[in-house]
Amino acid sequence: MKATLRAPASRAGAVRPVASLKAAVSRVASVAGVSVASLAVTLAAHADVTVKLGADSGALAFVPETVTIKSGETVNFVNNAGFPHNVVFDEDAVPEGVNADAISRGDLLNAPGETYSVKLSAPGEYGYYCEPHQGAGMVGKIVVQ
Ligand SMILES: [Cu+2]
Repeated sequence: MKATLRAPASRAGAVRPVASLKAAVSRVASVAGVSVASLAVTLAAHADVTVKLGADSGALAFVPETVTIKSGETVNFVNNAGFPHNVVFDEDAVPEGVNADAISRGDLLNAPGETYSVKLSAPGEYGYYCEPHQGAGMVGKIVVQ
């Protein structure tokens, strides 16, 4: 008798902590859900690649010269040094079916920090160059996986 009376009593006592623990867990879960979502957004944004137009040393180069991205990601070309520059994709060095003109930026980037962004989807290798500095070896390559 004592035991049967005790059991419900201790169960009743245990219900409250369990209930509040459940509430706490679901609160934590929803908070965690939010941070996981924003982390995913942050990671997606960081998956994009930046290529400097002109090395920090002033050398006429794309830095890095070769980058690899996944299909659908974006390459951001940022004016860094030795400008003006531009970004011209070689029609003979892009995947079949890709319109090199459509992804090129023929107009010169003149201002510091000026950016040209291009999103690439067709897998393969994309060769490009800077028109004013092609002769100086300012060429680059993007590999889309
Ligand atoms: Cu250039």
